[in-house]
Amino acid sequence: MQVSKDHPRYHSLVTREMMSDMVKEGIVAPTGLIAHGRGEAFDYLLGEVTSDSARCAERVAVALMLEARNPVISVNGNTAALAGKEVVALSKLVKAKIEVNLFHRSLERMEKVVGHMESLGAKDVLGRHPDAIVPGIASDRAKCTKAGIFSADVVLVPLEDGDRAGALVQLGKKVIAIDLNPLSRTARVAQITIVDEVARAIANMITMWPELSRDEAIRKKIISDFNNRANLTRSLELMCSRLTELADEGKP
Ligand code: PTJ
Repeated sequence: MQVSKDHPRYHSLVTREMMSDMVKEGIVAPTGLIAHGRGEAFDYLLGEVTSDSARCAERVAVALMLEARNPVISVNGNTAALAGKEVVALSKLVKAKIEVNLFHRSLERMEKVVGHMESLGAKDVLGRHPDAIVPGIASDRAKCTKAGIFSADVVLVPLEDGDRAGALVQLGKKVIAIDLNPLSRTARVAQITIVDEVARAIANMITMWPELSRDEAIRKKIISDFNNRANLTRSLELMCSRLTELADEGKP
């Protein structure tokens, strides 16, 4: 479908078309479109820009990945479609492995998502041959690799479901979630929660890398100063105040 550049929701409409094409290609799961719609609604409340609290969590996330022994970025269909390029660039900067991990897992989809990441320049993508299980998860998301998620100390999990995020925390990992919904179980169970759109969040993280990669003292300080609960509250307060402002505009 041709979308006019003058349309006020141009970017959103183009992204929706791309996501729908990615469903046809088998990269995004059909229910991934529903998850995308939910994300759009929360992003609307944030004004579709990165908030100060999200930027703060993004900085801590980069610092944590740089300090990690074995950082891994977990990629599902939506993340591959929306932010595949950004994931590849960030993984190279922070020396993180990329592991594809799917909720709606099939050999065919796994092949397609891994192939998509490789076509964007990712090397040694993990996930095709799982040889470990994250305990306590009922879905196929439990399947992972020993070299990747299973032995990781820090795992970045964009657009996650709460069960696996919780199970990874139980396994002793530091979990960084990217989730536009500050109320989700994932957002509440992760140690670092970035309430921002996935492509925007990872693009920001890339710009933060030069400063943080040079300064170990800053990395350690922002990690130890960070309070995820307080930061999540700031995201909720921002959404509430935007709603109040909009409601006030309509008052006589
Ligand atoms: O590719 P698969 O098979 O692994 O399936 C992936 C989906 C996304 C379908 C699966 O993980 C799923 O159902 O996720 P949920 O439980 O719907 O959670 C997705 C969360 O991500 C929700 O809280 C959304 O608000 C949030 N979200 C959606 N789009 C974005 C987002 N967060 C950041 N950026 C987005 N673009």
